[in-house]
This record gives sequence, C-alpha cells and structure tokens, in this order.
Amino acid sequence: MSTGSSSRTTKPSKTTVKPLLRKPAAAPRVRRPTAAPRVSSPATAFAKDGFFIARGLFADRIGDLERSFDRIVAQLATSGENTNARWGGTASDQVNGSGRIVTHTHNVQMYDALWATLWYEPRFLDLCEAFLGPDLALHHTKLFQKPAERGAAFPMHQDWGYFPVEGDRCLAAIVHVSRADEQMGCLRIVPGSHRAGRIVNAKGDGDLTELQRRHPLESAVPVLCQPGDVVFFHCLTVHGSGLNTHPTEVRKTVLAQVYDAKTVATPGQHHYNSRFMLRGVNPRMTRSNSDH
Ligand SMILES: O=C(O)CCC(=O)C(=O)O
Repeated sequence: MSTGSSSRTTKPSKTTVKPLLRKPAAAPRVRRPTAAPRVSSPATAFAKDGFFIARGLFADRIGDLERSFDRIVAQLATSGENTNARWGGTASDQVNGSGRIVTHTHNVQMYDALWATLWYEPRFLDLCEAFLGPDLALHHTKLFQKPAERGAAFPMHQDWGYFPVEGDRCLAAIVHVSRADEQMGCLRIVPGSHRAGRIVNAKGDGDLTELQRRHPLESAVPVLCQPGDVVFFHCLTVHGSGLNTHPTEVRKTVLAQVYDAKTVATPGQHHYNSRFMLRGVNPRMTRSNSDH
C-alpha cells in the first residue's frame, strides 16, 4: 500500500476549483541537494490539513469489500424500508432538487463480519493512532451508495454537531469501495478548516447556514479516489459531497467514525455509539455506561 496525497490523473474539471491531487512537481533545479526533501508524516498532514488520504490502504481487499457492499445494498432493497438518506432542509433542496437518492444504512458491521473485522486491521489502526492516540473506540459506521445519474449531494457541514465528542477527538474514515471523482459526487473538503474550531449551526440538513455561505460546495476541494483508498478527516473539517451525475458509475463508500476512548462522546445523540474498543483501553467506561 502507499499512503499520502500522491498524484492521480483525472479528467478536466468543469469547476474552476483545482482538484486536490496535482501533477507531480517538475524536477528540482538544485543539482546536489544537501538534505533529503521533507515529507510530512500522516500525523503532521492531518494536524495541518484536517485530513489525510491513505492511498490504496485496502486495495488488496477490494474484491471482498465490493462483493459484501453489493450484497448489503441488495439486502436493503428487499427490506421494504426507506433506505434513501438524502438530507432534507432548504440547503439540501437547493443543491439536490428532487428525485435524488443516496442509499444508506448505519452500522454495516451488523450485516457482515467483514465490516466488523476490517477496522481491526493494524494498517488502519496505526493511522487512527497517529491521529488520535493509542486508545480508540468505534462510534458508528455507515454505508452510502450514490446511484449513477441520480446520486444526491451532501451540503457542507462539520460532523461534530451530529455526535459531539469531548475535545473533538473524533475522525471519519471513508473507505472507497468504488472510485470517486467530481462527476460521481466525490467528497469535497476545506483543507485546514478544522483549525477554526466548532462552528455554530454546523449541520447540513437544515436551512442554508453561514457555514455554507462561507464555504460553498463547489468551491471546496474535490477528493479524487480510487477503490481501496481511505480518506481520514477530523470531525471539525468542513466537508460535503456532490451529485452523482455520471451516466453509469455508482459511488460506493463505507465510513467509520472513530474517537479517542479517553474522551467521552456526549450521550443521548441520534447516532448510535457502539463504544467497541478497536485498540487500547477505555479508562472512562463504567458499569452503567457499558449497559445501554
Ligand atoms: O461521503 C459523502 O458523500 C459525505 C458523507 C458525509 O459528509 C458525512 O457522513 O458526514
């Protein structure tokens, strides 16, 4: 596997926003460098930018991941339930219009053990540990499938508003099961935005917010990914994702929310907090807390 924000060739963008991944820099002019070039560590990049792309982290598992993903989506379709998680609210209506879909379920580990054990892979946890420290708990996971042509967008938001964690020591990790580009409604991010802290009205499923006026979806940086790439981002990083208007390609992702188990996730939130320990110990766990 290779990690880091390395270059990928992409089709020319319709927007004026530059994709996150640039072409390789021209060869340096200095003939005899006196020191090796500085390469920032994942932890340094995450602290500075509020995100890190682990290229190909699960590329060698992609066949199994996609088979499982497709099976779960088929299972969802037979349930008769509403599985469309397209957000409501005027901000979402403005970007989505009508008839758009994002197929969703929470807690993918409840469908297939593959999505329970994947988070225990050392290559995944080593990165989480670099970003959050040695004691790591799983909050929840979720699956998103944006169908071709009709895939819904997520307006810009910060995640903390949905499941606040003490000290904001929480991250999202998006496992790309398919590729994702701008036409397919890829993730869009505002690099460094986590450093401004919690924004009031940070949610994306209500009326248009100051956050969305300040950071329009189309100005955020598109994060172009290949199957097996994992994008980690801070719970304060301003982000959203676009429409899937691609005529044939489906965008498939599974997202895990992981937090520092030395901090407490505010109870009573809409999002289920599994509190499963992925690595290390939870020094704040109590008998009553472990029982609901
Ligand atoms: O992956 C996406 O399309 C965006 C998901 C997202 O913004 C979120 O779950 O907070």
